Formats: sequence, structure tokens, C-alpha cells
Amino acid sequence: MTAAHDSFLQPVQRSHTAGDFSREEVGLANRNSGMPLEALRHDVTPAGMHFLLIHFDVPFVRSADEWRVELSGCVRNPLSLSVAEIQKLPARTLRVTLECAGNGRANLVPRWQTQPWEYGAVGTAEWTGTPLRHLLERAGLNESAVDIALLGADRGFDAGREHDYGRSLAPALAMDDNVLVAWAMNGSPLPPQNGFPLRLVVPGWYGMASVKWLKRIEVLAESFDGYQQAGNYIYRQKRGEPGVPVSTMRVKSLMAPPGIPDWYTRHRVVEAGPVELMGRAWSGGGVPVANVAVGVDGVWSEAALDPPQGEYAWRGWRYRWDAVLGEHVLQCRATDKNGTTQPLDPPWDNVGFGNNAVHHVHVTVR
Ligand SMILES: Nc1nc2c(c(=O)[nH]1)N[C@H]1C(S)=C(S)[C@@H](COP(=O)(O)O)O[C@H]1N2
Ligand SMILES: [Mo]
Repeated sequence: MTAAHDSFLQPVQRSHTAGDFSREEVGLANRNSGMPLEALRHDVTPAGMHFLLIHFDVPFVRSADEWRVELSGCVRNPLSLSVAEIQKLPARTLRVTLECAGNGRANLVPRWQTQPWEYGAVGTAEWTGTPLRHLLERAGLNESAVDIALLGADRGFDAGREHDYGRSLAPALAMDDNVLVAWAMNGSPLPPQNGFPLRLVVPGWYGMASVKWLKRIEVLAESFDGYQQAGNYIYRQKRGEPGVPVSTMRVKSLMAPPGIPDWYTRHRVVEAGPVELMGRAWSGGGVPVANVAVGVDGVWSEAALDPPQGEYAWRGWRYRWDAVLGEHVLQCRATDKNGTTQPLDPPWDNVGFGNNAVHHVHVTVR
């Protein structure tokens, strides 16, 4: 092993930081784009405006015809299925909000050095696919099955470990009719960056569970120990502690910024008079949003909710604000049907997972 290769196996020690972003953070932010917040106005995010999180490289797939999914392990009939065979299984279309577990981590002080999301790592798409259960039922799970690993075609290094991106689902969740092996996004084939030709969609969970470029399914007699399952995506207060696995999305809301922005600072200017503030609110695990409060300079009022768009999609909210001259801070704060409310300040996590603190928008009214 030469010195040049050592950086993969003995990775650069990263740390917490504050203030300026490192070259590596800016590089990741350019690869992994967020949804521009003005796109919150769409019920369904147009495919090119959906956020992206890609750990390694987007696999080059010339045609869906060259793709197969291998299903093996603790099953009676191991399978190798083409995309066309999977598309013959019963199909469903679900409107699903996906949020990256790291969304908001750039707002923590100090922040962990990795993809520096502010607010935009969220989007809602209509995913068409077949429930994963149809593949698993065709293969037939053995009694010994305790975990189901789902692996993508993308491979790389993280924390000195080389691996295919992979996650696992407990059998009960894998058999849920809402967990899809999807081939279409908003009625068109998946874009390469969103998983062409096949991806998993796990509604209600943070995005890491929705494995893109799905290539292999392994039914295991023990818990999956892949890095993205057993090492990463774990809430930890401090580095090295066992922690708690990241799972369903926490209740959260965002506001489409009103008025017009300054190009560089993104500071907003709004005309005095009536302004319709709007945004979206969601929670995880199929828990509905109960209400959204809008704060104007710290005074809270209830917003009106748009009709729901299904169990797993965000819900629109609206509030008429009579904007008066001066500087203002606008906020939104959702509560779900479990009675859980967004915190005012970011909850601490060592690498910034699960930041569902209220969104602030600073505006100048003229
Ligand atoms: N194969 C593979 N699947 C993946 C990822 C990845 O890097 N490789 N990233 C995951 C993460 S962390 C998120 S948040 C979502 C993002 O999905 P999107 O890029 O379609 O928005 O994909 C998930 N699935
Ligand atoms: Mo993510």
C-alpha cells in the first residue's frame, strides 16, 4: 500500500468546526444539491429540483435492459430479476416526502465536517414501483431470516471502510406494502442521480433507507453489519458511543421565502401590505401533522393547512401576514398528531443528524 492509498484506509481525521466551510465541504455541497426553498410552492417537487445525496459516484447505466437485481441468502428460491420482470409485478404510486437525516447540520455550532446542508435536503415525489414484499414473497423467506440487506451499485470508502452503499430493513418493515422498489419518479423513469433504473423508497424514514441503484437483496440470519447501517446513521451525543439508530423523520416545517432575494446574501425584501406566507410541514412514520404555527417577531399564530396529500407526503400551510415597515423575523413550527413539536434550537447530535429546529427567515419590509 503506497502513501497515496493510505488516505482511504486511514482517512483524514475530520473534526467539529465553526465559521468558514472547508474546500471538502464546498466540494460536497456542489455535488449534493438541495431543493431551492421556493420549490416548496409545488405539491410535488419537479424531478430536477428534488434534493440529491450521493455518497460515492452515480453509476453509469446505459439502459435498464442491462440491469438485474439478485435476491439471495435465507430464501427458498434465490432470484435474479430483470427490470422488465419487476415491472410486471403489481404496481403502486405513492407521494412521499424524503428528507436527508443530515438536513440542517450546517446550522449547528459547532458542525461536523461533511455534507453541509442548511435547509434544502428535502423533497416530495410520486414514486411508482412494486412493493418489495412481492420480490420477497417470490423468493420465500426462510424461518431463519432476521434482517434484509439492500445494496446499491455504488461503491467507495468511508471511515477507512470500502463498501457498496447498503442499508437493511427488518422483515416486518420490508413486507410493508408502502415500501417500494421504484422505477419511476413523477411519472418518468428515474433520473440517473435519483437511482436509475431501480431504487427503494421507504416512506416515513429519513432518506438513507431509500437505497438507490438497487442491485442486490440479501436475506440474512443475523443483523446487517454494513457501515451505513451499523457505523453511520446513528444518533450519538459524542463520538464513539453506541448511540441510537436514525430511523423515521422528526416533525419539521419550512417556509417558502417571501418577497425577492439579494443574490449573494439571500436576504429578503418584501413589500408592505398583505403577504401570503406558505410552506410545508411533515413528520415521519406515517404520523400526520396536527398544526403549524407561524411566528412574526416571536408572536405565534396558527396557520391554515392545505388538504392532506396522503400518509407520507408533506402538507401545505398558509398564513396571511400584514407586513409593516421594518426588519422582521418569520418562523414556522409544526406539531404532529403525537403532540411532538419542533424545538426552537437545534437538538445536538455529534454529526448533526435529525436537526428539526424551527426555520427562521429574516426579511426587510419596504
Ligand atoms: N445507493 C445509494 N443509495 C442512497 C444513497 C447513496 O449514496 N447511494 N444516499 C441515501 C441518502 S443519505 C439519501 S438522503 C437519499 C437521497 O435520495 P435522492 O438523492 O433521490 O434525493 O438516498 C439514499 N440512497
Ligand atoms: Mo441522507
